[in-house]
Amino acid sequence: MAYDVKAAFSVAASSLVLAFSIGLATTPTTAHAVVVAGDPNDFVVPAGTGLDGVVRYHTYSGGKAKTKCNGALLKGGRRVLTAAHCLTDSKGQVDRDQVSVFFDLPGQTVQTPRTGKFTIHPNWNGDLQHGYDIAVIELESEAPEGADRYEIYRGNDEIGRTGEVVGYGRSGNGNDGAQRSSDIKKHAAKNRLGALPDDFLGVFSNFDDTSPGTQLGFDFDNGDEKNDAFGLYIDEPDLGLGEEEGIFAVGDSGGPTFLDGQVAGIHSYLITNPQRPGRETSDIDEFHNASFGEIAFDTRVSVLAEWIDSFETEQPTADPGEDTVDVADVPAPGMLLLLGFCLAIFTSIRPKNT
Ligand SMILES: [Ca+2]
Ligand SMILES: [Ca+2]
Ligand SMILES: [Ca+2]
Repeated sequence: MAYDVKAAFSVAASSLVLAFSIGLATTPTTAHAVVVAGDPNDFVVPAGTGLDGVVRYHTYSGGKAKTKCNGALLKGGRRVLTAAHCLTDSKGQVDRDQVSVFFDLPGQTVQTPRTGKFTIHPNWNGDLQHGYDIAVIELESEAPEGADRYEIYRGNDEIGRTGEVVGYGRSGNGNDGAQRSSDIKKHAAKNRLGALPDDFLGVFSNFDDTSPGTQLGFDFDNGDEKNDAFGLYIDEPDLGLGEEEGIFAVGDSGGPTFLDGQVAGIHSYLITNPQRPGRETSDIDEFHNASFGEIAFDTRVSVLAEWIDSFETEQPTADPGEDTVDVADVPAPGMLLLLGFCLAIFTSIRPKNT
């Protein structure tokens, strides 16, 4: 039966609530990562298995710890690709002055000295759907030898392909959504890249100013048609990858999605249309919690390759020589309590006429 989704979900003028750098003053440090269709424990990534270049980092402002985010170490071993919103306010203005990167390697964690050298994409304006949510951090010295380095994905055939979604953020099962935890674990799961932001023009509000082709969308499927977000909203049905399916969550911002072992996406934001009486939605529940039926968008790396390459061909601006410091320099627990998660989420996107 044909169903005119776009007519039913035409442009709405309702405003979004964005939560940047969610402060969790009473919650200990962040947790697992990537919400999955199966048992989260089956998706923990051990050190030494090729994903040691997926890093976590802390941001600081005026010496105070602010948020935690993720990134991917680029081929040169000196720079980390991440999301711009980890380092700016909601208007796109830089409001962090330092970051410190952690490499979890077999048997040890290496924390780099704090650096203030990071660059936000010039087109980033704080509007997630507009796109360009990408930044490059320059380390003070080369990353530890054992950390994996990654090429960026340069093809334009991402849609329809299966990516590997990685991060240190909250984990859980898609029936319940992301759960808080005090463990720091890296998780990885899969999802099929299924949409561009252009596909949501006229479907959800606030895509009006999107930059076509600059993001990669994927939905969190449980195999049930009624929770197939892309099937419902943009008439692109696909029931997902069974137990291998996953989506990123709070705390995964800046982490990578890989295609062929290359960085194809950088985790940017989630959207959903939580259950309300009388509302047609794919979301399995009434919360914006990275559950089944929600949608994720990565910044699309391939279309920004030239900008990323411009850093890799530059000589580092720092004096190499300062070596990395060990895990003893991790901020004390009291300080970690102030660290928030870093993921921009919409609490509600309300299609018109529902
Ligand atoms: Ca999917
Ligand atoms: Ca789907
Ligand atoms: Ca939900």
